[in-house]
Amino acid sequence: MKTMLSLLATAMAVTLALPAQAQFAKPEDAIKYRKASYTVMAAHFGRLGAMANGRTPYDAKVAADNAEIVATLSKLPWAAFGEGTDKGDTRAKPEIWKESAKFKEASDKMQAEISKLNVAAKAGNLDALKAAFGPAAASCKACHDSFRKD
Ligand code: ASC
Repeated sequence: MKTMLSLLATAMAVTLALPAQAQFAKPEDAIKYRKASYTVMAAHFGRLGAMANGRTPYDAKVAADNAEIVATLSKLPWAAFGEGTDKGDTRAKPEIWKESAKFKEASDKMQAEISKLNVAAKAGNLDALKAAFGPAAASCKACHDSFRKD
């Protein structure tokens, strides 16, 4: 796990340093990448939700590990919304590119809430996790409501 996270951190540093267009050979690669990052994020976010909502027993270590993964992944999709990635196998709405400042604001908000969730998960108590989970989930939903076709 440590090795994987450090590899992921390296990949992230590289990813964040490159201009968006340089990262993907084809628009469909970018679409695939951002969908994959959301899919993995949702799996780990869901494990936190299960604990926050009492569907699975609370385990502080599992919560902290999952929150760390979600926090890392929350930084990844945004570079994959470059030019030409509005068409194809995607539910992304045109508003992402037409109202890019609003999209940026929503993505910043989500990252901020996930970052708070990560801090809360590391506090090691269920109440802190519960308090941070709702606003984090709301920030995911807000973006879906405005920028994703369902
Ligand atoms: C999840 C998940 C999302 C968000 C969102 C919150 O678990 O996969 O996309 O929460 O549904 O409303």
